[in-house]
Amino acid sequence: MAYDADCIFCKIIQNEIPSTVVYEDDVVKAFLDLTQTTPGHTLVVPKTHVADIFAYDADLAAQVFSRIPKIARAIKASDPAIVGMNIINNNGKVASQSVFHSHFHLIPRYSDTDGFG
Ligand code: DGP
Repeated sequence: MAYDADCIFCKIIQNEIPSTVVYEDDVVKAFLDLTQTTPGHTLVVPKTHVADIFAYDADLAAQVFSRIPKIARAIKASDPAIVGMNIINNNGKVASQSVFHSHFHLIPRYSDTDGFG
């Protein structure tokens, strides 16, 4: 498991920085995003330090990607008001990535007037 001592998400994974954990297993940790674009906005993060999608090998991709639907379903099931979800993955500064430990935003959608794009 790669660990980068300068990475804020590595510190969250190791519980060196607190987070509100939504789901965790040996491959990923899912925790609430500080910004809460909509209520329940969650980040799914591989436990091994990998900067962005370009650095995944096929095995890591299969392990991480295969977990996202289950986590998305659990978030949706937690609140009957959730009727949809945006799943966003930014790669590179030009694409608005600000934390360079790969992560997937799961942004619950409550209605077409919930305030997010
Ligand atoms: P991106 O722009 O795609 O790299 O998204 C990074 C997200 O990480 C951003 O929505 C805010 C979130 N974030 C940054 N620092 C922390 C932190 O310390 N804790 C949590 N829970 N989220 C953080």
